[in-house]
Amino acid sequence: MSNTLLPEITDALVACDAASAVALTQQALASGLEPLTIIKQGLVPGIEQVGERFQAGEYFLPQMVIAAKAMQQAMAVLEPELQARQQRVDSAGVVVIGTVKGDIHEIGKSLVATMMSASGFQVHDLGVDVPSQVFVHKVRETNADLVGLSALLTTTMTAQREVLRALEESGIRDRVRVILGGAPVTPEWADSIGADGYADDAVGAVQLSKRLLG
Ligand code: B12
Repeated sequence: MSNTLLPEITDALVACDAASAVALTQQALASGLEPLTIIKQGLVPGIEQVGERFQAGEYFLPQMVIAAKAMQQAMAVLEPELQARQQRVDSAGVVVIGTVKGDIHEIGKSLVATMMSASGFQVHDLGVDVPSQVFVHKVRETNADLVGLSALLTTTMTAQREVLRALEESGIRDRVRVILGGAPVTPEWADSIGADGYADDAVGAVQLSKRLLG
């Protein structure tokens, strides 16, 4: 039974059917599937297929918005379970995370924030479309150890560089590690703008952060 649930979750997202996506996600949890498996093998392939259809001109913006909302509702079912599976001990570090200015893609950034928080980091999620100065202000205010910058558009990747510059100009760049992510971002881009690292998914983001903060 449970082995058909994951493709059914994928199909529900592709069909932009939020009620089914949520119900199937609940069933998958009840059947004993791990929340991360449900995300990686059920939800993410679904939202990726929606993106492919959008790119191919088969889907339009309203479908993407509805599918993204469905994904967020299903994620809301899984988030408490992700949290519950990690025993929070001492804080692994203070993290400020957000999607950069001009970019409103939220799902991947929130997934990273949830995983970091579930892994013991104290996470301050600034949301989406975040100006550079807001990152700088929050790093100062929280004395953060690490900043995570998400960008999903080729046109907003440059805003990641702007945040790095703003941190430098404020004299606090050497106090924090800066990591980047988002579909168009590459390790080469991260290197070229002087970031400390890149990860291509939420689990990688946690591993990278732990490595960077020793
Ligand atoms: C859902 C979606 C939307 C939703 C977002 C809703 C929301 N609340 O988030 C809506 C409909 C609003 C939207 C709008 C737009 N979108 Co859009 N969207 C997508 C879509 C289908 C899925 C993105 C997603 O959520 N993926 C699932 C998550 C889990 O994956 P992820 O975001 O990549 O995150 C993972 C990793 O990248 C990484 N990660 C992410 N952030 C970070 C941060 C750190 C620090 C680290 C370490 C790791 C990390 O870990 C995450 C978890 O594994 C993608 C297609 C795709 N395949 O990516 C297009 C896509 C990103 N969108 C695209 C476009 C063009 C747009 C619009 C310009 C459309 C338009 N014509 O208006 C607007 C832009 C609005 C804006 N100013 O931001 C293009 C971008 C093309 C490009 N290369 O620039 C894509 C690729 C679609 C396409 N194939 O054409 N979009």
